[in-house]
Amino acid sequence: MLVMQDKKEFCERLWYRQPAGPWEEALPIGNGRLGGMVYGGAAVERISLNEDTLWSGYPRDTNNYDALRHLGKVRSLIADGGYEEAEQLIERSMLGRRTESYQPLGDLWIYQDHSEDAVTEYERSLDLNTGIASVKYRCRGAKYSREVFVSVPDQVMVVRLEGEEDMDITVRLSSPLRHEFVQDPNQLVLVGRAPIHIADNYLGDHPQSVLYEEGRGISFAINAAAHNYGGQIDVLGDGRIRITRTRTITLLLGAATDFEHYEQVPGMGNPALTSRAVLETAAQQEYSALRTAHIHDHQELYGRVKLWLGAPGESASGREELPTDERLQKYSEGAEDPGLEALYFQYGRYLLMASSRPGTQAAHLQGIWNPHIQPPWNCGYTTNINTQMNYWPAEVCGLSECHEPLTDLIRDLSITGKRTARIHYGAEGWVVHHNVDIWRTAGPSDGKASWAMWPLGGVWLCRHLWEQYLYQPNHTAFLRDTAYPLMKGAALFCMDWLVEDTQGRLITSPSTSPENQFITPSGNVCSVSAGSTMDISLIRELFHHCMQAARILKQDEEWINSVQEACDKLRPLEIGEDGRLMEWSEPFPEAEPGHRHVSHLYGLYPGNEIHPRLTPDLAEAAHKSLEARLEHGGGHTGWSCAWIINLYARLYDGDRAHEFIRTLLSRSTYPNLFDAHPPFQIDGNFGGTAGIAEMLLQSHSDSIELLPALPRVWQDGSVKGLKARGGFTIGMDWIDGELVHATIRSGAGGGCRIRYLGHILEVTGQSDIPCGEELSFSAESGVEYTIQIKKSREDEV
Ligand code: FUC
Repeated sequence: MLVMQDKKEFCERLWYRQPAGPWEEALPIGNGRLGGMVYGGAAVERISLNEDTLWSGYPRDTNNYDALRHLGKVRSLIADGGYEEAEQLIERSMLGRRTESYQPLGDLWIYQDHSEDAVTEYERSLDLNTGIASVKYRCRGAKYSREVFVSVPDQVMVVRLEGEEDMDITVRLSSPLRHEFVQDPNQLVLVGRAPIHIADNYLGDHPQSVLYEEGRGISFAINAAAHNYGGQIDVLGDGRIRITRTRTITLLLGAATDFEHYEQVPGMGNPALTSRAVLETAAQQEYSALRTAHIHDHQELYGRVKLWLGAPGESASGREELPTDERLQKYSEGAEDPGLEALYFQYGRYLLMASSRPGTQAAHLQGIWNPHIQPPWNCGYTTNINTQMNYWPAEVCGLSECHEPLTDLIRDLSITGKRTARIHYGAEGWVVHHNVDIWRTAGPSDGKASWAMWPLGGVWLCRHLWEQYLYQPNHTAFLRDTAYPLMKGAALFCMDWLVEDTQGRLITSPSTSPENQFITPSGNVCSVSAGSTMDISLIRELFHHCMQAARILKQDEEWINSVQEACDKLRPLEIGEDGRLMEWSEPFPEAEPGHRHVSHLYGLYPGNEIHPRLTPDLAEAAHKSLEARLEHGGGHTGWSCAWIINLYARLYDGDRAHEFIRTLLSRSTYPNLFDAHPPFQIDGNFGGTAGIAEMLLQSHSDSIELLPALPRVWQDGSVKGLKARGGFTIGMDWIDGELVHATIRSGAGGGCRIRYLGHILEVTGQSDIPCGEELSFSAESGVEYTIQIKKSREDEV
């Protein structure tokens, strides 16, 4: 039996022989709220800072009170085939306003009298297992080291410097936003205010792209103080502290904003006081205590999952001798490196922990890390794939707690989205369109109908509520008090939004297939029609989840009957004459056959309405659609490539899934392993991590499937701690591409069905459980069962 390799071979470290050049080489740290990008220069250390509530804007109503006037006309145009005219009318009259932008906080600079030329034995690293970024080097023979982390328990960034010789250090704060320094004898205090509006940068130039207004906008503060130092300190009034002749020093940095709530006009709080109080509490502890508390908190979550994919003979530790950037380069040139793939997997888990913790804002397009005042796509929440992809790994990878900020976001959106549903569509329930910001904007943005006219964002988000319950089925209170009421609200909107087509089927109108366009019968490129496959798949899924939840909770019998009736009338999935799954309700040719979105394949992943074993015809059609997209260049952005990994995993095609892991890492990954859309967009990291998990374990159908899409290159491997729906924790070891044994621990008790395709399984020491191709037994909560492979089906014949 393969035993887990020693810790080093898990390769849970990114490391480099030189400091970061561009931002995309710096190493991310964070506690969900406060983020840092550590550059690691010996003479000049720069840590770019972010705070997750620092956004442009203020609460305002972006709904379009005129939209409803045009809904009837748009629907009748669509019914008559007037797609182009409907699209124009939507763009002219039914859209709202664009969302605001996530803002950079500033930078912490540490200057040391160490000329880069005199630096030897330099190394900087990020240890995923401790959540600590480190820098080590010698300068004129003497050793120096630096550690940086952001603590959840203490809510501060901690920087520790140590040297064999005395150090003279200058610490400085700066911010790209308007700011000033507040005089304070003991610490640096920078206070500022965010702009009230940022023009986004995807619709061309704006002569006034950054707009400040006196007395309006979110205020922020950064406080920094030195602690545990030996020499002398001077706090200079211009945002600098000078510490001379010390061999150790701990710097503490805190930050806060006066953002309280999406509806509350900022300006009530005093962020400098908040931040100072946090800093002073942390300063009562020694460095070692802060560090221990941080590591303890970090490992509690991070340590739940272990993955080893390296093949014997070419151990992962061999590869670890290479710095991560060189390793990535070699990989891009074709080298096999399963250890790097495992590192990428764990990095995705690390990034989710660092950007989304209970009580913080949900992870947006860049998690929490952003240096731009005018960031790409506003650094917002794009709900037509990107926000959801961020949370794909949350449950399966043992990080349920990190899912909580998304639930908070959904809860807020159910309130703002209720107004939007009524104002825009005269509908019950709540609705969310494709772009959301900290102000919980639920209405459509302005711009193109192909992206803006998509009122299904809330419905997709609801999948994440149901999933949380599936993975933790003993959380009935969560289902009753949180998930179900929110899901029901989204379903109420759908019930009102659906219309009948001429065949009596229920469809959506207007409808788009996110961001994709088709060629109309008159030869024009257009995005608006009725009943796109994704719309209907999402609604069908939500209806099913509502019906299941209501039955579990024994609620709403009558309403559920009406949902069932509507569900039965929904347009079914359809296969076109070309054998592909249809994307729209008409067999329109695609305007861009290699489009990055594969929305019509939602039912295959992340949905579960299409399954190669249970619905083989649909799976075959989905497969054809996927191949056709790829033949035309699909999967060309980081996130799109990550989605494809998951889709092939669901098609049981491990080798093809692995091909796209290779593409994701070789083509769409920066030296710090951040995903490149390009530019940096974090969804690909999370989608990639989820994809690797999906290749090893699936639990979306009638059973838990072990190693459903193992690629040939992962001949030997071991994983511990993956989660399956039903509340199970799974461990597996495999050799020569064959599972040798698995463990299953039940967290909630109840029925357990497992299969390992083509093999007969048995539960060790449980003779009352008959062995079989699909092992089915009632699991006891807290008990770990060991599964052995009795024989493969071929052996039996
Ligand atoms: C969607 C995608 C883009 C990008 C943006 C943030 O609009 O189509 O590729 O990821 O979100």
